[in-house]
Amino acid sequence: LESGSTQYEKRGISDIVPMWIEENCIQCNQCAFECPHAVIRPFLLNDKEIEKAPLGVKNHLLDGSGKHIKGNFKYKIQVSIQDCTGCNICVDVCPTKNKSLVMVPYGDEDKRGEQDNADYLFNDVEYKDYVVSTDTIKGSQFAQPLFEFHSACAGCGETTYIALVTQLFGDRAMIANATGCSTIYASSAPSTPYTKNDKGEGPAWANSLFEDNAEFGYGMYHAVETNRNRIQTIMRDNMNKVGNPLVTLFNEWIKDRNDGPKTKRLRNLLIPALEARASEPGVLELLSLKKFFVKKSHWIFGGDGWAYDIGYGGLDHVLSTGTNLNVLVLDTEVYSNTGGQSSKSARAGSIAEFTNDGKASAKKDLGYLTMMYGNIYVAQINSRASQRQTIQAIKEAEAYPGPSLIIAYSPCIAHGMDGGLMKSVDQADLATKCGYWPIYSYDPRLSEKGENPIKISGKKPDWDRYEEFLLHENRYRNLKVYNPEHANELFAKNKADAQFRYRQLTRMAAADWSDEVKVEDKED
Ligand SMILES: Cc1ncc(C[n+]2csc(CCOP(=O)(O)OP(=O)(O)O)c2C)c(N)n1
Ligand code: SF4
Ligand code: SF4
Ligand code: SF4
Repeated sequence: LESGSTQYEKRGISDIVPMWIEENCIQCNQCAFECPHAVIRPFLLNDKEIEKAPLGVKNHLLDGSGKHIKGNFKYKIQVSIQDCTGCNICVDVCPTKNKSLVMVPYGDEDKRGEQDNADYLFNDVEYKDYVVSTDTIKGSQFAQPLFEFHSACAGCGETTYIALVTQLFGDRAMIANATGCSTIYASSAPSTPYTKNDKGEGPAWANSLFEDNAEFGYGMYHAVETNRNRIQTIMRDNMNKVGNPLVTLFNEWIKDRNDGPKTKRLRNLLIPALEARASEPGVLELLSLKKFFVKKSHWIFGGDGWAYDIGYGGLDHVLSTGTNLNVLVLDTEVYSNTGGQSSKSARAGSIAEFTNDGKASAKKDLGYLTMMYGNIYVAQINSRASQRQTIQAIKEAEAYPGPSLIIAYSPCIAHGMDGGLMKSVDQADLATKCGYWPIYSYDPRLSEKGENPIKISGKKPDWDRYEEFLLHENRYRNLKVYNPEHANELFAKNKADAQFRYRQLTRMAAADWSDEVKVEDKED
C-alpha cells in the first residue's frame, strides 16, 4: 500500500461538519488532540505563508497567543471537511463557555471554501512543532499526525492514541500491530492512513497475526538492533584508520546511539561526512546501514482480545525480557473487530458473545499483573478524561529505557452508549470520575530512587455515580432490562471489583519505597 493514500479518498461521508468560531477560541488545541481522525488541526503561519494563502485563510487568522508564538505567528484552526466523519468529539471537548466549534451543514462550509483552505494549510504550510514543547497538549498538536483519515467508526476511541504516538515519535517509529480493528482501519486495500512528513519519514508498520504480535515486535527490535550493533563494530574497528570529523562523530554516535533526537542530528551530520570520504575504510558499509543511524521508537499495538487473551503468553514473555519496547493496548473491553466477543478485559455483568447472560467473573487487571515485575513502566490512560496525563504517560513510556505497557481506555460502538460515540466524551470522562477507569502510572525510575513509583491522577472516585456510568451503555443496560435481579447482583460485583482494584492501587501508592534505592545509589 502506498503510504498516506487515505488523503486521496476524500470520502465526504458526513453531512455535518464543525465550523470554527474564532472569536471564542482560546488556542488550546484540545479539539485537534482528541479528533480520532486527524481532521481538525491548528496551524501557525508566518508572513510568507499568509501572503500565499487563500482569502478564506487570510480573513480568519488570530494573533497567535502564548510564549514563543505571540508576535511571530498567526493562528488558525482548520477542518478538512471532506475527511470529517461528523463524530462531534471536537465540539464536545472544546472547553470554551461559548463553544468555539459548532456543527453545521457540510454545504455551508463547502460554500465558504473550507476544503480549499484545508488543502492549502494541510499541504503547503509547515507543521511548526518546534515552537511550543511537544510535551504539552498545545505543542503536540502543532506536530504533523502521521496517521490520518482512516476508516475506523466515526468517533472511535482507539485512534486518538495512535495519532498522538505518530505526532510524537512517528518519523522514527516502527510498529507491530496485532490483528483487530487497528489493523483493519490501518490497512484496508487500497489505502493506508500511515503517512510521511515532508522529509519522507514516517512510521514503518506491519501486521503478522493476532496471536504473535508481541513476538513480532520483539523480532523487529532485534533485527534493527543487530544492524545497529554492526554499525558500532565498524565504527570501533575503524576509529584509528579514519580522520576527523568521522572520529568525533563515531564517538558521539556510540555514546548517544539510544537517544532518538540526538541520533537524528548525528544522522544528518554523518551521512554527508561519510559520502565525502567514500574511500576510507568501513565507510561504504556504514553508508549501506545509514537507515539504522537513527534510534527507532519501537511500538507494539493491539486490542484487549490480543493483549489479555490470545497474545498474552507472548506479551508477558516479551515484557519480561527487559527490552526497550513500548506496548499500547487499545482497550475496548471486548473483541471489537469480530463483532463483540467477551475478553478477559470485560467486567462482571457485561453482555457480549459468550457472556449473553452477563459476564460472571471480574476483569483481569493487566496493569497490576505487569507492575509486579518491578522493572516495567505501566500506565492506564483515558484521553477523554485527561489529555495531560495521556501525553505525559506516552512520553514517559517512550523515554523509559526498558519495556513499557500503556493501557488506553477506548470507547467503542460495541459499548452501545447513549447517543453513540458522538456522546462519548462525557461518558469516558465519567468512566474515570466514577472509579470505573482510574488513570495512573508506575515508573520504575522513581522506585530506583527510593520514591514511590505510582502516581494516581485526578480526584478520588465518586463511587455514587458508578451505576449511572453502567446504565449509559447497552452492554450493561440490556441485562438490567432482561434480568434485573441478576443484573443487580453482577453490577454490585462489577463495582466491588473496581473498588478492590482501586484500594489495591492506593495501598501501593501510599507505601514506603525507600528500601528500593538501587545499591550503587545507596553507596554514593
Ligand atoms: C488465532 C486467531 N483467532 C481469531 C482471529 C480472528 N480475529 C481477528 S481480530 C479479532 C478480535 C480482535 O479483538 P481485540 O484484540 O480486542 O481488538 P479490537 O478489534 O477490539 O481493536 C479476532 C477474534 C484471528 N485472526 N486469529
Ligand atoms: S467532527 Fe469528528 S472527525 Fe470531524 S473534525 Fe471533529 S472530531 Fe474530527
Ligand atoms: S478546543 Fe476550542 S478553544 Fe481549543 S483550540 Fe479547539 S476550537 Fe479553539
Ligand atoms: S468497532 Fe470500536 S474499536 Fe473498532 S473501529 Fe469501531 S469504534 Fe473503533
